[in-house]
Amino acid sequence: MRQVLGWLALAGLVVGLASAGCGKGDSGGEASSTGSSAQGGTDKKLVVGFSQIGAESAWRTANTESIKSEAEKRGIELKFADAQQKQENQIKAIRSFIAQKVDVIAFAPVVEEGWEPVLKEAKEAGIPVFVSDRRPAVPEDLYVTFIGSDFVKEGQMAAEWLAKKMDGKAVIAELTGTPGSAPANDRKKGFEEVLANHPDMKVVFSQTGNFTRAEGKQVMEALLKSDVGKTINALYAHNDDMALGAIQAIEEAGKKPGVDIIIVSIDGVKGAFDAMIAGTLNCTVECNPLLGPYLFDAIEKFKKGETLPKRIVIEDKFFDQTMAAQELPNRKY
Ligand code: GYE
Repeated sequence: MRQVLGWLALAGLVVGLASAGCGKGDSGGEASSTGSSAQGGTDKKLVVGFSQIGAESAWRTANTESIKSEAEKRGIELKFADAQQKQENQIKAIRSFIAQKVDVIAFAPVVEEGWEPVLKEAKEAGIPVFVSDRRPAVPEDLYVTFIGSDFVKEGQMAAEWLAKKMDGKAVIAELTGTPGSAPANDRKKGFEEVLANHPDMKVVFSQTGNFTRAEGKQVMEALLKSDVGKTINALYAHNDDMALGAIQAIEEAGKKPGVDIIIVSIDGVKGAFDAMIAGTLNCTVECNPLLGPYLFDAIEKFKKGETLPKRIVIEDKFFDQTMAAQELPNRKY
């Protein structure tokens, strides 16, 4: 019996070392194996700590669900922390993952700045970091890869669609995302780049709605009561949730969203498709939140010793009212 156990332990150690791959500083061979298979093997389960931003939007809910379900499908142990929009909570979560000696840390940075110290701590502990969804402003050697959409391109696509729809003439209100976040910065930038070629398209109002439906509604309500608000004929919202909130406010103010005010937003969630079919939203630029498969593919490849590109871009396209009904059955989020 003793000998059998000995052989099993040795087999487990070999598997453990093989799956530890590069980048892990601590010694293998510890007895903290979390998963032993039903067949009696001692495969060490990969432990991934994921720091999520919060639950501000339908996009985020779909993103969380994708990460959780994909980890489960692959038999990966996921330690999931919801930061409720606070960077300090994310930093705490990352520090706690380091203390727990997880195999991999993944996170979606709520804002761009302020990550360098904690990512250096992870690096010193020998724990590889994977960036999901939003880009942090840190040197590239502090993470393995960044997986997510090109937000500048999304902003450009929104502006190009609007320019075409409105023949290059529009008085635009902009609802921006979380201040300091990569998608808010980049979606604004991409939109403005295209507007620079259209002198008769002007953003006359820009305010944050923090990517939430409730704030999108509030900001639009206040805007419609103001003098500037009475002049707008287009709305650019950095996500669908804010657009959907704004649509409610526009209706309550006695105007026709999608007609009196042409609306383009970003994400491509189901609610946006419903609104396009109802005629209240005009266009949505897709931003794929189903990052779970991409993230865990990258982590598993890295663990096998493969070199990954620093940037893995998810391709997005846009959908407008003419495409909405046909596309709705294909939507997964
Ligand atoms: O567009 C928005 C969410 O970071 C791409 O965050 C993500 C954005 C998404 O709250 O709905």
